[in-house]
Amino acid sequence: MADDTAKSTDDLPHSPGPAGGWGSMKGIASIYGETWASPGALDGLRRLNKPKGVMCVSCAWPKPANYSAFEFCENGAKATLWELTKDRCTPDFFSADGHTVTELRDWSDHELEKSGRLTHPMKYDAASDRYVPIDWGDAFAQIGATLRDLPRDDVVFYASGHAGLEASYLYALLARAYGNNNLPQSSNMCHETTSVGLTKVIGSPVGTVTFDDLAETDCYFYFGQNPGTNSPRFLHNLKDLKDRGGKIVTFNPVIEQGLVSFVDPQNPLAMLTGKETIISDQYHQLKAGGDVAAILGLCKVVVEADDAAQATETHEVIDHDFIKQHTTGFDEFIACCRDAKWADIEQASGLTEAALRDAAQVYIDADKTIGVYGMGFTQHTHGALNIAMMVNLLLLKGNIGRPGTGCCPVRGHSNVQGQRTVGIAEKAHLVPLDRLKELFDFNPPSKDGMHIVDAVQGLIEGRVRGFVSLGGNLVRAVPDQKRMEEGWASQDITVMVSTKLNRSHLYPGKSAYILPCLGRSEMDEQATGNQAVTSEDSFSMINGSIGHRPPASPHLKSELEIVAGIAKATLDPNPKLKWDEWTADYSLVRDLIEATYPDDFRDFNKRMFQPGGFWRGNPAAERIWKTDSGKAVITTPPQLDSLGFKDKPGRYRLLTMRSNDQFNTTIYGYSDRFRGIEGTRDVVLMNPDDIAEAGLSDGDSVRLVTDYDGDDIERHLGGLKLVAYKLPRGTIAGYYPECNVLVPITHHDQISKTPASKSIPVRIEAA
Ligand SMILES: Nc1nc2c(c(=O)[nH]1)N[C@H]1C(S)=C(S)[C@@H](COP(=O)(O)OP(=O)(O)OC[C@H]3O[C@@H](n4cnc5c(=O)[nH]c(N)nc54)[C@H](O)[C@@H]3O)O[C@H]1N2
Ligand SMILES: Nc1nc2c(c(=O)[nH]1)N[C@H]1C(S)=C(S)[C@@H](COP(=O)(O)OP(=O)(O)OC[C@H]3O[C@@H](n4cnc5c(=O)[nH]c(N)nc54)[C@H](O)[C@@H]3O)O[C@H]1N2
Ligand SMILES: [Mo]
Repeated sequence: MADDTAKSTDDLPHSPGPAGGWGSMKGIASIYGETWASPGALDGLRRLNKPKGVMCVSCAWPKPANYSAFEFCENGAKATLWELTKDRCTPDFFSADGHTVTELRDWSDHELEKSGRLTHPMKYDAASDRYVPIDWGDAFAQIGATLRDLPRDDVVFYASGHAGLEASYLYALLARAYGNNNLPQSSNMCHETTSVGLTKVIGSPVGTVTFDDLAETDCYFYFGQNPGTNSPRFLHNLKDLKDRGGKIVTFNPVIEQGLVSFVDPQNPLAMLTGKETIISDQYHQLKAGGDVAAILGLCKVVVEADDAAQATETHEVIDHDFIKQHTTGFDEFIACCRDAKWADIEQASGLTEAALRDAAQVYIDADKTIGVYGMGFTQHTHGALNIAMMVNLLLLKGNIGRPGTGCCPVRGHSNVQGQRTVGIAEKAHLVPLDRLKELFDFNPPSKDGMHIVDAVQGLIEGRVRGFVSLGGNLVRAVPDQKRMEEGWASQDITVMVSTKLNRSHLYPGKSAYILPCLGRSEMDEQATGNQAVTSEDSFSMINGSIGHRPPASPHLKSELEIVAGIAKATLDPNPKLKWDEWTADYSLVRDLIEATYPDDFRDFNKRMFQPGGFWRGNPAAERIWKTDSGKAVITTPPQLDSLGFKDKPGRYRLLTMRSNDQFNTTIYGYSDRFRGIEGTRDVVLMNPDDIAEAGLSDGDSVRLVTDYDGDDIERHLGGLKLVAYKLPRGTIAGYYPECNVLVPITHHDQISKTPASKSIPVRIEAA
């Protein structure tokens, strides 16, 4: 029998206090002190997430229409202050008295970015092993000449989900006019599982809920997402539900403080009295990768309850009318639920039958439920199956497409969803190529381009010869980082559009350029004045954003201007491609977006400053299922455990997670205060019984070795301190991106290829 893992919230280790509260104020103050952002930066915070203000550069959580005085969270404030730092990484940093690129490889990610905002366009000089300043015009001309000489299929145009819709639309146009669909994006490592998996079952690549649903729901089933750190403004909605008497049931191998309790830092009374709200009614610490089995257990109880209700003919638990009218696959799935053995479910999930019965009862009792998930769901070999299972659970009671119900994938980068909407997509069928042809009079390529996994394999094998990066830090973010470094540096050309120095700059291609850009909170003055940009959040709401801060350096260009500069230097002249006019007035680009996607972007320029944004719409939210069968698909799981992951003695499931002091590969500092880990990120968290069984002790120095059946490549990471932690047996945890050297590039979700960073098979050795 597995342990009973439904925890009472006063029984938690490493919970120094509720999420929010004074701790979050200290968190903001520590970044303010460390970066010494200019006093005007605080004005930037006041404008965050309000109409005609700046849309936060941190996560993609939506902005409410009824905003309050401070519409930002601890981590949004940190991201903003980090961007508005006074520190500058000028050409002096690389001058004769400064640093060589090779030397900088020994710097930490924190130290690299802490060098400050990049101020000048730079080119790598191999003779001195330094970046040296270059004139913008020369940089564009050289980049254009090199790209023109390369075979079209060998160049990749990557985007991290940050740049606004206008720059992103033009970036996708640049790649297609150049001649390929090699447009992988950070979501390939993130919510690609949602784009592919959710489309398969409900015909929509994005979540179905909006704030109205959150305000009406009775219940959240909450899987594998850490709101206290990664989407703190969501804590307000969770608290609202608790204040209304609703229920929250959480499934997560790690006890995350934001899902335990919360003090609203914007509520003076709560701050003074320290009155906290208990968030999760039940907290189920399942095994990493145990969600398919856990949800099957929940569904089994729902089916049993429905059988019992029908026998007495008093009511039904399953919404049979909805199932008949709107779904396929019900009978097969119900048979699977009935056949499933509790012993197998307990073994695969790490949860007891009793715990799952408690959770299922909440689901049965609730009229309206929302299913929430994040990376704990998507970054598995069976990520798409996780999503399909959650959709099964919701469909049983008609919990999609009804007010107060739906699926709520919590997206990452602030515009990651929107970039996909406007054409940054490696899959050609997702883009209206005919319309592009009509609008711009060229033949867009119809062959699919490279996913990030294909691009990394291409880099490792030397097939990819040129890389343009619109933001991001790909070398550090991807699996198999060590092998990637070599492949990256052997390219003909690397072009990074960046705000700060990062590890990807330290493996320059034969010619290598850093093109520094404005941040979203800065003024973007063009010929027709200060330009607005737009982004799309997790609820498919489109918002305008206007920067008000002076640029970090007079030499910076906007992302859109840089894309246009590269395009003009690279592409054959085409009178329909009006790069200069578009740069002068971004509203013309919004007109193009509307012309390309008329259903999504009707009256784009008129509606972009609507408070809370305008909704792009989602057929699945209206029970129109754009699947092959025209119905929502109930999926029968082929097996209960992780696909392609075999347990064996001495093999652990390593999950990689974010601390409270980072944004992806940007490391603000070394305080993961909600987990009680301070001063270091080089740790492995492990269950005390597992530590004893492995013959190790809390505090030991250890190394992790990848124990992967898929290949014989040696992957290891040493210098880690073992920390006894309340985790399920067999599941261990470490930080992303440090652990990326351990992730094999072929270890990914079966249908979307999202790297399985939440269940890496590893052994642990005393160092
Ligand atoms: N401050 C801050 N905000 C961010 C980011 C950041 O780095 N810092 N990153 C942004 C980005 S790009 C993204 S994608 C999001 C990421 O936000 P999250 O989706 O919260 O990502 P992770 O931190 O990777 O945490 C995933 C959670 O899943 C849990 N988990 C791991 N394995 C499993 C499992 O098998 N089953 C279940 N049920 N749970 C599991 C982990 O314990 C953890 O709580 O946040 C965005 N917002
Ligand atoms: N093991 C493991 N690996 C993971 C994950 C995991 O959970 N575990 N998570 C994955 C996920 S969810 C994601 S989204 C990826 C993230 O991968 P990326 O999106 O590639 O990485 P980031 O760390 O977000 O990129 C940081 C860099 O972006 C640049 N930047 C910041 N702001 C701007 C801006 O306004 N404009 C431009 N042009 N550049 C800017 C800065 O130079 C900064 O150094 O990593 C993935 N990798
Ligand atoms: Mo992400």
